[in-house]
Amino acid sequence: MDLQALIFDVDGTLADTERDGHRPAFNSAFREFGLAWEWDADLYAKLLKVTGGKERIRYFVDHFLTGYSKPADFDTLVGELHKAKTRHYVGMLDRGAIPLRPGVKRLLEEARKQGLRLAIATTTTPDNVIALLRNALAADAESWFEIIAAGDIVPAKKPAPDIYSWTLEKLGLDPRQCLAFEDSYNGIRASLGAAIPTVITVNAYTANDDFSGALAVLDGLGEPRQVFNPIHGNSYGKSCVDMELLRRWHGETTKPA
Ligand code: XBP
Ligand code: MG
Repeated sequence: MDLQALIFDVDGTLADTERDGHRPAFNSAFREFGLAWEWDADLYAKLLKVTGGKERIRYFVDHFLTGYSKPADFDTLVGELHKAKTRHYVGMLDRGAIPLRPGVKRLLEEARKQGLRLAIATTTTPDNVIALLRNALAADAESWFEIIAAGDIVPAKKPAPDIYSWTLEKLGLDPRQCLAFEDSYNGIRASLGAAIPTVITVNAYTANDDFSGALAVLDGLGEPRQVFNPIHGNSYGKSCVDMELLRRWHGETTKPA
C-alpha cells in the first residue's frame, strides 16, 4: 500500500508546548480565579499522564489536592478555568512565544510538494491548534491540513485510539496508507491502537516513555544543521527526516512477512 497521508499530533510533536506553554497558561487561569494552585514543572510531568486540559484539572484535584472540598458547581468551575486557560495559551501563541520544533516546517513543506495528504489528531482544544499553525507555521497553514481532529470531537481522549480512528474515517484511508507522528506514551498507544505505523520524536517530558511498536524513535525530525539522534530504528544513513526516509520506514510496514 502506498503512503498517502501524514497525521500529526500537536503538543510535544509539532511544538514543545507543555512546560512553557500549557503549564503557565493553567497557572494564569488558577490565579485569575483566586486559586492558590501552582503547577511546577515536576508536578506537571506527573499530570501529563492524563491528556486533555479539563481532564488534567480534575485529575489534579482528585489526586494531588488533599483537604479540598469541591464546590457544588465544580463542573462549571472546571469549564470556566479551562476557558480562561485557553485564552491565556492562545495569547502566548499570538505573541509568537512558541516555535515549531526543528524540521517540522521543512518536512510539512516537502510533504505538500509531493502531494501527501496532511491531518492533525490531537487532544488539545481546536483554538490552540489554529493559533499555533497560524503563528508558528504560516498565515494559511490551517488550509495545509485536510482534517484537524482536536479536543472534544471524540469523547475518549488519547490513549484511546478514537481520535485517530475518526481521522482515518474522514480521510477515507486504511491505516496502512498513513504514518502518525507522536511524542508520548499516550500518543503512541492511540495511534497504534488505530493500527497506524508511528514515528516518535521525544522531548524532555517523554524521553523515558515506553515506545514499543514504534517504527522509529528520534530526538527530533532534524534539520541539515541540527541533525537528529536516532534512539531506535534504522536511519538509512539519513541525518534528518525527509520524505525519502518516511517512505523507507513505511516500506518496512508493508513488506511481506
Ligand atoms: C496533549 C495534551 C493536551 C494539552 C492541553 O496531548 O495533553 O491536553 O496539554 O490541552 P497529546 P487542552 O499531545 O497526546 O494530544 O487544555 O486544550 O485540553
Ligand atoms: Mg503529544
